[in-house]
Amino acid sequence: AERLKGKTIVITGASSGIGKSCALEFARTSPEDLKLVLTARRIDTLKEIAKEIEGISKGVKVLPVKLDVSKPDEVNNFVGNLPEEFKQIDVLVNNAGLVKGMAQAPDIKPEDIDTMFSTNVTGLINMTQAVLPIFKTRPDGGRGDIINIGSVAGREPYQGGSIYCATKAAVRSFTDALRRELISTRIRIIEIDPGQVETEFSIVRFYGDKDKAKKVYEGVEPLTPDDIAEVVVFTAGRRENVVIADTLIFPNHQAAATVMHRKT
Ligand code: NDP
Ligand code: 8X3
Repeated sequence: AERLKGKTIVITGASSGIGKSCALEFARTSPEDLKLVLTARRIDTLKEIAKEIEGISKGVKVLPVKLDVSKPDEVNNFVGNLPEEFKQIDVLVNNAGLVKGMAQAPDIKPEDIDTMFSTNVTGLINMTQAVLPIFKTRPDGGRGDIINIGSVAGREPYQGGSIYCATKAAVRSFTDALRRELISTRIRIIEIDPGQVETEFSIVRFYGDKDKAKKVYEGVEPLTPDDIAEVVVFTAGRRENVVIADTLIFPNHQAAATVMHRKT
C-alpha cells in the first residue's frame, strides 16, 4: 500500500470484468492517496464505478474517461486532454480486449477480425506509445509500469479461436520486445495471462447470447475477475527492482487452454 501511495493509475476496459476489479482492488489496497483514471467506451458505467469507489475510499480520486482504444485519434488525444493532476501516469494497465465468435477460416467475419486486432493489439500498442514519453521524462532513463493482460490463448492456439489467439500471441511478442528495448531504463514491463475467468467475455464472444455464454462455465469453477486483479495490484506494488515479468494463472480445474476437468 505504501509503495502505491500517490500514484496515478490508468486502466483500459475498466467498465467490466477484470478492469473493473483492478480499479476496486487498487482503491482497496491504497485507500489514502491514489489517482485512478478509468477508461472504456461505456462512460455511464464508469461514472457509477467511480462513485462506488469514492464512496468506499475517500482518499482515492477517480476520473472516468470515455475512450475507445481501437480509435487511434482518441488514444492520441487521451494523454493531452487529461487534467493536470492526472497527467503524471505511473501505471498503465492495458486490459481492454475482446473475442468475437468461434468461427474458423474461411468463415471468420472480416469485421470481427478487425475489431479483435484493432482493440487487443493496435489499441494496446497505441496506448503504450502514448504513455511511454511520460515515463521517459523520469530519472535513470524512465520509471513506470506497463501491465499487459494477455491470455493463455496467446501461448496455445485453439480451434475456433484463431484470431483471438493470434492477437494475444501478438501482445506477448510486443511485450517481450518492449522489455528488451527498455532495458536501460527502470520502466517495468509486466504480462499477466489468465486462463478461464467469468466476466462479460463469453457474452461478448457470443454476440450477447447469455445462455450460450453460461454453458462455457457449466461444471467448472472459473476464476473471478478479483483473482486476477489481486495479481495485477501485487505486481504494481513490488519493490521497484522487482519485475514480475510474466505470469500464467489458471483456476484449479484447468491445465491448458482447452484442458479442463468438468464435473458431470
Ligand atoms: P469483459 O468483457 O468483462 O471486459 C472487457 C472490457 O474491455 C470492458 O470494460 C470493455 O468496455 C472493454 N473494451 C472492449 N472493447 C474496447 C474498446 N474498443 N475500447 C476500450 N475498451 C474496450 O472481459 P474481461 O474482463 O474478461 O476481459 C479483460 C481482458 O482480459 C481482455 O483483454 C481479455 O482478452 C482478457 N482475458 C480474459 C479472460 C477470460 O476468460 N475472461 C482470460 C484471459 C484473458 P466497454 O465495452 O465499455 O468499452
Ligand atoms: C480467454 C481465455 O482460452 O477462453 O483469454 O480464450 S480463452
